[in-house]
Amino acid sequence: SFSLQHTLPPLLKRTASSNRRVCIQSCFSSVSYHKFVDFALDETSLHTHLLSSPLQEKYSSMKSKDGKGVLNMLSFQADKIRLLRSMTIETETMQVLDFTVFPKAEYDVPIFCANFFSTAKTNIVVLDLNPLHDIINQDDYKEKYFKSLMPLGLKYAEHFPWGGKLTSESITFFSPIVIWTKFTSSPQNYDILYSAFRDYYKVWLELIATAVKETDGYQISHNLEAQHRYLTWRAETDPGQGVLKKLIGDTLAKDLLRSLLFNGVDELGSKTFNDYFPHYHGEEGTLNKKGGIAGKSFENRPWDASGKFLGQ
Ligand code: BLA
Repeated sequence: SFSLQHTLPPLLKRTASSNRRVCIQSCFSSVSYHKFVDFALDETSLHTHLLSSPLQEKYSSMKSKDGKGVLNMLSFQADKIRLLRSMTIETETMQVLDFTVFPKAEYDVPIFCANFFSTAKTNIVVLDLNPLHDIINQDDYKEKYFKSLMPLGLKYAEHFPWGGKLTSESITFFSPIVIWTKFTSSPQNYDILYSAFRDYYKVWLELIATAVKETDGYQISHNLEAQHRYLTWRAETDPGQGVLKKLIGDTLAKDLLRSLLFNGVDELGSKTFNDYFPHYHGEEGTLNKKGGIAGKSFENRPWDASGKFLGQ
């Protein structure tokens, strides 16, 4: 395995740069998320040794059904990282970044989450260190990871207005420093978004770098179940699903969601969506209906400046 590790860095470089080359983005659109991914990979490599994931062979690049769009996927693992994966989508009308890093179950570090959906006019953005455990009721976990980060969250909360009502479960996956926002497309806004992405990612890398490996079996399985619950939530309810299905068809979209983006949902646990979210069913119909806001909440940012939850 020693010699294998030594052959990997060049491979990594080639993957990243060939992905840059297949970019077909029109020269009029104002954002490309490739530099976000490049930054994250470079920055991660300063801290740890990234190994290409076995998933990379199957998921690298894909064209949309109409041949006009391209999806680029990257996946890695590392000492403390079960899976770092990214997907960018570029079509004539939209740019998407879906970048998530899942720590191994021996660490209770938050899950890094960047989901950006952009069109010529508007942007839907979630950038967060998604807490692994309940931060609304579990103060020790909140204190451990988020207390010192509140100034960072406040800095960007000034620039990016709260994105409005969202599916009420989502808030329990978000931290007090979440950037949940919608904004109009402009070079300035993309600059600030890039700056936020870099700040949040650097902070996350510090958290994982300093995290101490858990040895208590009970705590590890607690972390594992929280990871699985998170995967189950996202694989089932991802608001990008509709877009993905349109681009590459139902079968491929489902495979991409379960095998790459939320890899582990079928392996890391046996509980089902209904086990984890027994009250969700009533909302399912309204969630899928355009414009239905039943089951959605939080018109305004539900945390105060100190990170106290203001919702019910
Ligand atoms: C909308 N995306 C949303 C919304 C949220 C998120 C909260 C608002 C609507 C809602 O609450 O359902 C994102 N929700 C998240 C994230 C978590 C969560 C990151 O719970 C994590 C725990 N978005 C993507 C990708 C695409 C995408 C990959 O991440 C496209 C391929 C598109 N998101 C997208 C679109 C909307 C949206 C089109 C608006 C349409 C809608 O509201 O259904």
